[in-house]
Amino acid sequence: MAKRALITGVTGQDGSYLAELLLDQGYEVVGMVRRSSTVNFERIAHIQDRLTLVAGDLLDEVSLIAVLRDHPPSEVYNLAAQSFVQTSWSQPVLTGETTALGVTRLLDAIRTVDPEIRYYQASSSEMFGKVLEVPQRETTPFYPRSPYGVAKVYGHWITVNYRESYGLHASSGMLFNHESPRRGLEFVTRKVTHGAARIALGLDDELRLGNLDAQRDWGYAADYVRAMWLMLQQDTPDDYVVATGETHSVRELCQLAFDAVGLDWEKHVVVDERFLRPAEVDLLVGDPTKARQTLGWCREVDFPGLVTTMVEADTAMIRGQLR
Ligand code: NAP
Ligand code: G4F
Repeated sequence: MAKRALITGVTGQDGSYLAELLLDQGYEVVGMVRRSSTVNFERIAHIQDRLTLVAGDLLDEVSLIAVLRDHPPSEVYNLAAQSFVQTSWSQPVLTGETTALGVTRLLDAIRTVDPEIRYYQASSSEMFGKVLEVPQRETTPFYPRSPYGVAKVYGHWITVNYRESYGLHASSGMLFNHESPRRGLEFVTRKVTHGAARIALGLDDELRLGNLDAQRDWGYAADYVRAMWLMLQQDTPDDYVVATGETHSVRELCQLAFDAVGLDWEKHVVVDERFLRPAEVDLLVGDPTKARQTLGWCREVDFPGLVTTMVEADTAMIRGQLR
């Protein structure tokens, strides 16, 4: 019998890569999607006929219980969230309802329907925020700097609490930034690779950004979803940092992306204070030793390779739209 996995957030960047991985492993994949007046299945269009898509919302526990009862999974990957940090200041309550309390709703639905289900929680390096240790590891204390980071800290601890209170096989992946050609256009990597491609094709002349000094530990999303799956294959649930161990600034990101199209980034990038944040996370760099030693996980794509791939994908996509 094929194992069945439920993915919340299947229409997102990570959901699409995880669905591909699980299908390749022979799983039956159930993807939870929320009701919308327009269909937004672009990231899963190529695998849609191999997925079972079901309606549900992290804001509505009744829908979560129904999904678990109607399509009983052995593994649940909770990737759904309001995931854009900047928006968490303008919509802090929605962010808390989805990204924090949504985790409790799903864990409690699992406890009610079948406590044997294995659970993955998409925690985040944003929990380290104003970092208290460099590099950040599983034992580094949290100091979140945004309503999103605060909500993720709640999601992390309620996962640990349900594991300790009810014996659930619930694991939390503290994933550092991971990117791909499927990344949303609002996140800085994709904004830069898409912007560089548009400028190179003569469609724009400038790219407006916020803090160029921010440093992130950027990896490739398809590498990171492997770590999620590996966590749920362990006998014992646990928490893991997933990162490359390298950090780069937004400035370096710009240089690499514009180099890839043969342009000087300093002639096109303009700092615009609209993109500065009320409180910033200045530096993130993770220590993936535990994930490497326990899960046997390592990344396959490096930062220059990632940026070049994203610029090439954006260039090809925009050329296709122009035809
Ligand atoms: P993403 O592309 O923004 O996808 C978020 C997904 O959540 C979308 O499928 C979205 O559905 C869904 N969603 C939002 N609100 C929902 C609700 N109320 N009920 C059900 N679904 C809802 O995010 P991602 O980059 O793939 O990240 C996946 C997860 O990992 C998120 O929890 C994120 O916070 C976390 N994370 C990401 C990173 C990273 O660098 N990418 C790092 C650490 C942690 P719609 O398509 O309908 O909007
Ligand atoms: O790409 P970002 O918006 O990602 P951020 O805030 O690090 O969050 C992402 O990674 C987290 C993991 O650490 C996830 F949990 C979260 O869901 C999300 O996927 O911004 C990265 C950095 C920030 O310091 C930001 O201030 O880039 C800086 N930045 C500079 N100019 C910009 C811009 N960010 C965006 N989005 N847009 C700009 O114009």
